[in-house]
Amino acid sequence: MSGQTQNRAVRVQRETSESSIDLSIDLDGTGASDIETGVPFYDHLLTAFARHSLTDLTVRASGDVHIDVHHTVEDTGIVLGQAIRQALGDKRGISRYGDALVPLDEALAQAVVDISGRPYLVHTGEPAGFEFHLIGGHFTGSMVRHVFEAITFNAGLTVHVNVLGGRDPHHIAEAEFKAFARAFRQAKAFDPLVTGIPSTKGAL
Ligand SMILES: [Mn+2]
Repeated sequence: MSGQTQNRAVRVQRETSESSIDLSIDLDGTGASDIETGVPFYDHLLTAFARHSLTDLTVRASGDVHIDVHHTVEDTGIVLGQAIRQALGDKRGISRYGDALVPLDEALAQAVVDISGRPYLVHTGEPAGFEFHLIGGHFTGSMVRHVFEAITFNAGLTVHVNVLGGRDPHHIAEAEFKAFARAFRQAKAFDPLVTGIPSTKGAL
């Protein structure tokens, strides 16, 4: 694209006593993904994120899922956020803002992304009890917000996600990730009309 000079592909590895993550991302990909976290429903969500944000994403994550999937899911979100921040570089020439409204059958989710450099998450609208629901046998609904927190805080994004409707927990979670993906796709895209860093401060 016009004005693009940097390569927005990075690899981040993170090892703790609870998990081991090896993640590669290319913000200018085609949406190709190869994801193994040991948590199949999370693989499904990350695959949807890659596909609908046109981000190439490879993840190998292993962790103490015999205790609970929480550590591995959260830590993968942290590393994904770190990788996004690194890959965005100085944010020269990008649109910066994106928004999307995405249905999955009866579920409807809205997401707005600002590649602001300031971590902030506003997450609303999941139906009562969603956080306690097990999806795919291991993934609690509570982890959807927790993953958005991990990505947002580590990538330095302002993200609003609002669930406008939905009944099936799988549909709701997937609609949220797809809406986030579509909004992020717009925000990270190079805009040929943007010169320099899209902020009156001169930095993001
Ligand atoms: Mn946690």
